[in-house]
Amino acid sequence: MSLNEKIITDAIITEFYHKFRDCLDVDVAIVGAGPSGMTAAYHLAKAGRKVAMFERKLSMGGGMWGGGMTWNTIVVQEGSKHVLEDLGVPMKRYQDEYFTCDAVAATTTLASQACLAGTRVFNCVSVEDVAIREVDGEKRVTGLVINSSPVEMAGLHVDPLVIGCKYVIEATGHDTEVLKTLCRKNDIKLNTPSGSIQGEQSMWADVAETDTVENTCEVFPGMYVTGMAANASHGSYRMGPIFGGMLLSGVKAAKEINEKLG
Ligand code: 48F
Repeated sequence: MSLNEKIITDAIITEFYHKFRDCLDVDVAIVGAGPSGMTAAYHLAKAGRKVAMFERKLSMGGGMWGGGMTWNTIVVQEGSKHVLEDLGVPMKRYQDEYFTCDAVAATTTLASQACLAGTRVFNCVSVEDVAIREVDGEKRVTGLVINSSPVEMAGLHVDPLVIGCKYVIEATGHDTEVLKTLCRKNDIKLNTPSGSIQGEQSMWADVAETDTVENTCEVFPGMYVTGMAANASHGSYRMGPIFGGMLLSGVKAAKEINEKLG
């Protein structure tokens, strides 16, 4: 068989077109393919939900690849190790209730399992805004405004496209980028203690880890916050390279959204 570049191009255009078109309306649209976003994606897709995940960078994984300061081992606690272990990531007890695992194995496994469970991933796509509507007398997030990351990086004035969803998961990490945009552009009150984004505090792993799960919530109708975005929006602490809270946050968001979707 001699290879024909036009058939290769046609295959890509056709397949991507169908994937993208099928994602014009999804159950859950996830912004950010870090550990909390990937975990939520895996559990929602496994439950049969239609999930699209948008990641600015070329690769999924967010802040999980590099362990601590590029020493690519991560730590998880006893109570959360099942999330990775159930996917086949080997865990090693370090001491008491601490476990270690290879950061690359954890990241690639989570990414792979999220995809294989049915999540449609759009990498190299940046979410620049949300779509908002009044539903039953209250404002609600009803979609994502997306653009190509290279367009964003080049600062080109190119208009975005929009996809619709029943729920957004804001999993953009420390910057809570999409939630910030939502607050900047709309006169709204969030489901946080102050009603607005409270900002992240310094390192306090013990409190931060519990808070990450506690703060995972529907922060605005139609929008959940997970992972570091949950803590940053609620004014809690950072935790560094311990990932149990991130994983459990993704599991919690998936469970709650799944229940709400009925
Ligand atoms: O930061 P990130 O890994 O989020 P996370 O799930 O996990 C935090 C930990 O990695 C670590 C930590 C603790 O253990 O503190 O930092 O909360 O991943 C966030 C992902 O979102 C992407 C970004 O490239 C990263 O991969 N992202 C951020 N803003 C956008 C975005 C955006 N506007 N559009 C698309 N992707």
